Amino acid sequence: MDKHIMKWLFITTIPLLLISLSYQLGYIHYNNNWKQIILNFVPFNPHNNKNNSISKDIDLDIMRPFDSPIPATPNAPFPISTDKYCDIVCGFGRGSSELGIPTANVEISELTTELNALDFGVYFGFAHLKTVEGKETAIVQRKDGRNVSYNYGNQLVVENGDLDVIPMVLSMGKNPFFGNEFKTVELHILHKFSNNFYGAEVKFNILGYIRPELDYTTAEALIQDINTDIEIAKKVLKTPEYSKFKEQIAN
Ligand code: ADP
Ligand code: RBF
Ligand code: MG
Repeated sequence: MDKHIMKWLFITTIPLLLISLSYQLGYIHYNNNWKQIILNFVPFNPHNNKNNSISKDIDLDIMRPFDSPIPATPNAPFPISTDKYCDIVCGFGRGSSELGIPTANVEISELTTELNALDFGVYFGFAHLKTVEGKETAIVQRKDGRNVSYNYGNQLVVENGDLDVIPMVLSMGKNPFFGNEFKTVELHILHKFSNNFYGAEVKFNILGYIRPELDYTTAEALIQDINTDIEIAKKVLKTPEYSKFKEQIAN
């Protein structure tokens, strides 16, 4: 065969083979973005610390290529905790209506600098709700002008465990799937509540990082990844090394 054709065949097929191999090995994910693909290969990415990892104890088929290994005990900078109870505010209401996964949005100006400085992404930890006493139910406007009713947590029930310290997954970022222009910090608390609790307060700690914030082509893919985040968080937070951090926010 002609030398030039051989050369060009070689130049074009090798990158294609590499891309397909990366896909097979799981380095490229159908929802992934280029930043994350590159981060997977960067040895000094702080989230790629593979020492002291308990990820091997988590079913491997639930860990995704872009997940960080989770250490056996919270590693620096975690645990990071709020320094007080923070207000739960309304967002666009899409968590429940479009994803079926409600998230309690926290007023970010009440968070510590350390907490606000964390990378955009998905984290896990514990949350502790508190009812605000002596407040009447109020109508508040969402950013898009729709009304929402704040009950300040007066429907939370001690007997249902609503006021216990509860495992949660947390998303920090601009929700690229919805194209938000500002950052939100949102907690999906792993508990079945009978009512919403807008205006209540929440104290929480962050004990580990799961993955970066990603963009998605479909809501189903985002929901599937959030469900995997939940499974990971549940498994890790059950271990004694993590569950002992419930105490940190008990009062
Ligand atoms: P928004 O955009 O206003 O935050 P969501 O659809 O995310 O709207 O719903 C959030 C509200 O749902 C929370 O503020 C809270 O009152 C309620 N809620 C009910 N169950 C949960 C839960 N398990 N975790 C977090 N919030 C919940
Ligand atoms: N939104 C995204 O656009 N990308 C994400 O990767 C993403 N991950 C999330 C992970 C968890 C555990 C939760 C609770 C939410 C996540 N969201 C993500 C946020 C979701 O878009 C948000 O909750 C809705 O927009 C409702 O506010
Ligand atoms: Mg929300």
